[in-house]
This record gives sequence, C-alpha cells and structure tokens, in this order.
Amino acid sequence: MKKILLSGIQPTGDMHIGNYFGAIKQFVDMQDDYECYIMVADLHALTTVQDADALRKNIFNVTATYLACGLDPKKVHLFQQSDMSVHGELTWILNCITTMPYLERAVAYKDKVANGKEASVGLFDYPMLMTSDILLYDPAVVPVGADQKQHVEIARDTAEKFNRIWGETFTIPEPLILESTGIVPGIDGRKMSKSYGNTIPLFGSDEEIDKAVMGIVTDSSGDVPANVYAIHKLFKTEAELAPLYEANKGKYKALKDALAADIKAFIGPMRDRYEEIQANPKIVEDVLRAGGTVVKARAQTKMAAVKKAVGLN
Ligand code: AQP
Repeated sequence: MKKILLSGIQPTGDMHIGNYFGAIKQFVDMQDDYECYIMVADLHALTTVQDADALRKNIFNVTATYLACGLDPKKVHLFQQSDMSVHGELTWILNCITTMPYLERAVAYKDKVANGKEASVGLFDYPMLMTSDILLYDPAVVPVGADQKQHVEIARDTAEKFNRIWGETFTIPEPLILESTGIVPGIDGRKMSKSYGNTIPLFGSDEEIDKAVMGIVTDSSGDVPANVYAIHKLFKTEAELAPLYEANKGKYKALKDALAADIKAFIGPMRDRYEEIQANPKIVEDVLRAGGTVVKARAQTKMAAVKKAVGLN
C-alpha cells in the first residue's frame, strides 16, 4: 500500500513561481509514489477573498494550475475543500481541545496583529481547520513551503493530544519541506508572496514575466546580482549558470534577460496547457466532481470513527 500525501493551495489570487517550486512541483514529482489528496483550500481563502465572483474564478484557476503543471487526476484525488463538510465538523471538535494561548503563538496570526490589523476569528482558527484538512486523510507527509511548517507542527501536536484523550485515531503527519525551494525569494529578496506584491506570475504573459524580472532588486556592490541568481537557480543548475554569470559579470541587464528567457522556456508548455483548460472549463468541473465523490466517502468514514471515539455517535 502506498503512503498517503495531503496538501493544498488557497485560491486567493494568481499563482506564482513560489507556489510552483515550494508546493506544486513536489505534488507532481510524488504523485506516482504516494496516494495523493490535493485540495483547493477554498474555505481558508474566505479569510481574505470576500468577493464571490473572484473566489469562483480563483478556485477554477488553482484547479487549472494543478492540471497544467502535470497533476494527473487519474492518479491524484483532486478536490475542493468546501465540498467536504466534515472538515468544518472536525474543526469544532479540535477547537474544544485547543487553548487560546496555544493558537496565539501561530505566526500567521501574530504577523497580522503585529501589522496593526484586526484578525478575524477565521484567521485565528485557521491552523485548526488546516489540522482537520490534514488529519482526516491520515497522511504520512504534507509537502509545503517553509512558511507552513508551524501549521503542520500544530496538526502533529493536536493529533497527539486527541490520541491521548480518546485513543489512537489519527496518524501523526510529517511536513515535507525541500531545502532548495522551501523559501522561494521574491523580486525584492523577501519570501515571494502575493501579499508582498513581489511575485513572478506562474502563468503571466511574456510581458508580465519581463516586467517582473526587470523589477528584481539589485545592488551594484558585486559581480553577481544576488536576487537574480537566487531565482535563476530554480530554473538551471549552478553548473549551467556558472559560465553565464562568469561571462556577464556586472552586466545585470543581460543576466535578467537570460533569466526571463529561461523562465519563459520552462513555463511555456505548462502555460499552453493552462490556456487550453481555460478555454474548456468543463475539464475542471469534471475533475473536481469526480475527485469530490471519492474523497467524500473516505472523509466521512474517518469522521464516523472520530465521532465514535469521542462519544458523538
Ligand atoms: N515563496 C514561497 N516559497 C516556497 N513556498 C511557497 N508557498 C507560497 N509561497 C512560497 C507555498 O505554496 C503553498 C500554497 O500556499 P498558500 O495557499 O498558503 O498560499 P500562501 O503561502 O498564502 O502564498 P502567498 O503568496 O504567500 O500568499 P499570501 O501573501 O496571501 O500569504 C504552500 O505550501 C506554501 O508554503
């Protein structure tokens, strides 16, 4: 029997190359070796996207991105989180064994408060919903970017706590974070993030890719523009890059042009497929419907076991 893998992406906006290298690429690389549950985390997205048309469009686009990047719905269970009402049901049970001070230590929540914003109850409770997303499928691994490590640790702690109180019910999941792509830098050198406005779009037009690459922040103190090189390493090996950077010492424009060309060559075939899917929306509808049916049966079976364990049956 194959080990189980679970992960997901929030439909909160256009996918960027950080989402691809930090998460989606792992899903594609692992789909033959694991039984994969990959979701569109639309309930999580509600903490930020509160425009119904925009959310629908984003859900479609994340699913289309999964398919365009090479996830095969015949091998992978692709589903929409909100189709599984048991994720919310389990969240309530887990809320009841989780303390407020414990969740107050969650980085996403702390960052928001530190930036002077009022966090919604949904954002505060986000780690518990994510814990439910994970535990319902008993995954051995959860491939994520480094920013999500703490959330997987919360899932581990909560599974252990549940098992202590009510008996062995959940598998303890492991985060899977690749050192090379755990934090993909954005064009300003910080972590690439939609909310920082420092992204290179995954399926942008050539012009959008050129514009983002030309905007990579460089300083004139050395031969190699560090931010350009850090992103370039995602697309070519260091051995492949060495002669290019040697021949173009200090020529930042030439190096940016080479990076933009490499990004376009790499993304081109996936972008073509993405555009085909955009022109044929039924592909996405069919995939989510079929995935949802299979996943629902599994999630409900697990939830029945949880209810029995806690005395709610
Ligand atoms: N820069 C990144 N490097 C490595 N991994 C990344 N991920 C996101 N950005 C990077 C990983 O992509 C997956 C999906 O993440 P998400 O749905 O939680 O989106 P996100 O992390 O919220 O993406 P953003 O762009 O950073 O959104 P905002 O700005 O809204 O917070 C996860 O596995 C994540 O680690």
